[in-house]
Amino acid sequence: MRYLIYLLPLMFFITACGGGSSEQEQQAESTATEAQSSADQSSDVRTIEITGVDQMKFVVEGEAEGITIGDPVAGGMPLLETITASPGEEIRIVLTTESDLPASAMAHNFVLMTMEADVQAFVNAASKARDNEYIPSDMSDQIIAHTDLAAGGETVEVTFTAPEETGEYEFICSFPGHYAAGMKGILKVE
Ligand SMILES: [Cu+2]
Repeated sequence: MRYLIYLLPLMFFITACGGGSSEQEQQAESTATEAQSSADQSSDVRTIEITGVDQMKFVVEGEAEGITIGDPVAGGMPLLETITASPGEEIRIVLTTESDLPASAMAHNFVLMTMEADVQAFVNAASKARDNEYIPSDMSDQIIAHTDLAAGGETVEVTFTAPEETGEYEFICSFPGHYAAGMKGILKVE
């Protein structure tokens, strides 16, 4: 029985050690979680939410930093006129189409053109590229980034890096007729 007296403190010691190490593990875990969430935050790129409406315009909720807006178009939502970006800035465009029309009649995309692009020629070719979501496959050199088509109720997005070269880059919707109707804006890199 006597050896138990020596064993008890030893068992206590082991248990205490065990508790201590699991606490350390917990600390390590929470540090890892913090590292994870800060990694998520740093990958949080600037996001611009745009709505495509039946009036064939890009509209936004309202005034916001880094964009300029025009007159109200639909439901009080103003036209998106320009997006201002720094060279090399990462930007995510989230485009939602608001429409009750079928996809064949009304859908939108966001296509950012290069500075040298011949936008009118691109739009003409796009109108014949229905099978490729109105993106002419032989003119990809004129595009910096583009979303898929979004029909009514759908949301599409694209993340891109703003060009290093400062200047004005046109963004458009390449669904037939929409560019001519004014579904366009300017990405101003400065
Ligand atoms: Cu459109």
